[in-house]
Amino acid sequence: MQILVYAQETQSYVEALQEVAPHAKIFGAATLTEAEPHLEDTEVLFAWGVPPAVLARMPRLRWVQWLGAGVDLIVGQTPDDITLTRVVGAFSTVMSEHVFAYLLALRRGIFEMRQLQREHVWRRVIGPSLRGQRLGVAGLGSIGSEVARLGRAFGMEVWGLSRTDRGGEICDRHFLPTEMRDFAAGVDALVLVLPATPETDGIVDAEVLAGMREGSILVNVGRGNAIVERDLIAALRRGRPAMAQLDVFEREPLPEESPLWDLPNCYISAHCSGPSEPRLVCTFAAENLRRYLQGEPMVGIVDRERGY
Ligand code: OXD
Repeated sequence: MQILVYAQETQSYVEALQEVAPHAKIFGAATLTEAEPHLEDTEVLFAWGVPPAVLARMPRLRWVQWLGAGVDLIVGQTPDDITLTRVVGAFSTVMSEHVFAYLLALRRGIFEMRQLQREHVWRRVIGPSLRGQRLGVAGLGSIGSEVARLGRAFGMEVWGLSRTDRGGEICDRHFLPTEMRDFAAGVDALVLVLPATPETDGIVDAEVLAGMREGSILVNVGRGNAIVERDLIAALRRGRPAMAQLDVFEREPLPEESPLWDLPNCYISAHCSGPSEPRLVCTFAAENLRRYLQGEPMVGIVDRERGY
């Protein structure tokens, strides 16, 4: 059996997979040129950032393990007879820590304190506690559920929104995507952990933003398609939401001319809340390979219709 790992850093993947499949031929490639000689005979592809068109040139391909959580770049390009799996669970801890690092920093005034230090100003900054505030988590998969769990640990009331009521049991109140407006209007911190699908396209638009609470914070660690960026820019200028932390954008890298860079109430990170790197993904990938080899059900099989 031949396996190809296509990623920026392949060594750790190759080692972890070789342990599970000692007899397999496993190749690593960081570019298309490096991958080229292996396309024809590869049965299993572990990939992050591979040009999707390449799949059509892999006649023996049976399974693609995408080395990330969101498969929007590849799902439409993967032939139906090829199993597509995504990473589930590996990013929950780091992404929810990212969310709460910002929620705490923004609520407690950490960025302001840092600025005062730069100016040698001794002034007390006293921000509100998260305890008692209401957290809204849109997307209740493994990452959203962990955000919800941490929210509870901080004493927040937790509202959740998802496509079905799956995951709703971890929330004090559950909403469907059609109820986005009421959901967003009722929370102090709105955290988006949504996949990119036609259903989530522009789900946070001018109307939703206009209804957000005074002082509210919007965080997006899912996909940039969920927010109509033009509407968000106008909304942040008006101060509602009061602040936004954006890790994902309509276009990435965020174009240099985007007004988001310079809005004082917008906090930008470069799509790094849950980095697809071997440290986080290797164990998951190796376990799924073990399952594949033993004919056991794999984890993270993508439902083509849902798109994730
Ligand atoms: C992912 C991502 O989908 O990093 O894993 O965005």
